[in-house]
Amino acid sequence: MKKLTTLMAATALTATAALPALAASHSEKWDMPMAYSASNFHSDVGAQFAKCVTTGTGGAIEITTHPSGSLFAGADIKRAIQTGQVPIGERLLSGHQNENALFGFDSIPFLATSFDDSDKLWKAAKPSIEKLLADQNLTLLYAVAWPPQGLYFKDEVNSVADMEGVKFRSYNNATARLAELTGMLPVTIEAAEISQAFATGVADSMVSSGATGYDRKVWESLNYFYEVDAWLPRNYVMVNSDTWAATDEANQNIIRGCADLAEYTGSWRSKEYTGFTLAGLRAGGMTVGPASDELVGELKAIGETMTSEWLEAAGDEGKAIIDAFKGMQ
Ligand code: PCA
Repeated sequence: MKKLTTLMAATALTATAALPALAASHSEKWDMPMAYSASNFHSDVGAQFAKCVTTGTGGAIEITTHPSGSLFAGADIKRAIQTGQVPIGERLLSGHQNENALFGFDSIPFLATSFDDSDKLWKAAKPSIEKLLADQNLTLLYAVAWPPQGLYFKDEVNSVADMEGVKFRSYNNATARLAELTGMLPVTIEAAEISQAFATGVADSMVSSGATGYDRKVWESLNYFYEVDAWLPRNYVMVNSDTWAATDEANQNIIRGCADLAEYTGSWRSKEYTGFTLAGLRAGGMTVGPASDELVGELKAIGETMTSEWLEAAGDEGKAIIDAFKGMQ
């Protein structure tokens, strides 16, 4: 009798072990649009996340990444996921600041300027952001910060007065506002398009990370990078909530595990990439270094203005995020 029970248990185990193979025969294919170039570390981390899910679910869910805005342009990715045109994708979180100021919590100049502070700020903001996304039929999977944001210019700049009338590439509301407050002329351009924009003189400056300047080889057109460490914006990966609810629990757990791994490796790579890319900009012929004291002072004053504007727009919930962040210092 005992033997029979063991045998039955073993048979049950074998049957369970055969389940992934069964699931694989009903394989789902998830296309994952991403806005940034394949060579960017966010895109590479996304590609590894996709592989992790495909392998981990035994092929039951097969994710294919589409970097460089090749499937949907950056600005259209969130809507495509919300409406179920694609199940999953990656986008710059602060790109949605025009919908709700809260999305811009990570682009407030000089609030969180290091990786450590950026992680604290994310911890403070995450519950609000997850709720905002959930209300839009989106489930947050993971988020990774870009390296600190500095200023790129074609010509040398030592003060805000030197920026007057310069054509500036913006990537969200905060960057466009920064341009306005410094007398520059903002034009919104996706990172995938900036090499072209700088080469043709559509823009002669931007605020971004060393990573993006390096990936887009901006030394072909621009000459100066000032390390002002203004903020560290985040990219995030989201999944359509209906798709998520229809995913069985075992596969949800695997996806969550892969997402945690992606967040960890992505954050590590962002840090590692910072010094490497600044050296790369130098090797490309750019002058890389801190901004003048005068410029830093003027930018900090503009940062104060932008902080109060954000607080006004983001209301009590925005204030609670900043207070929680300050409480972690
Ligand atoms: N690169 C992205 C956003 C922030 C960054 O460092 C970009 O320039 O679009």
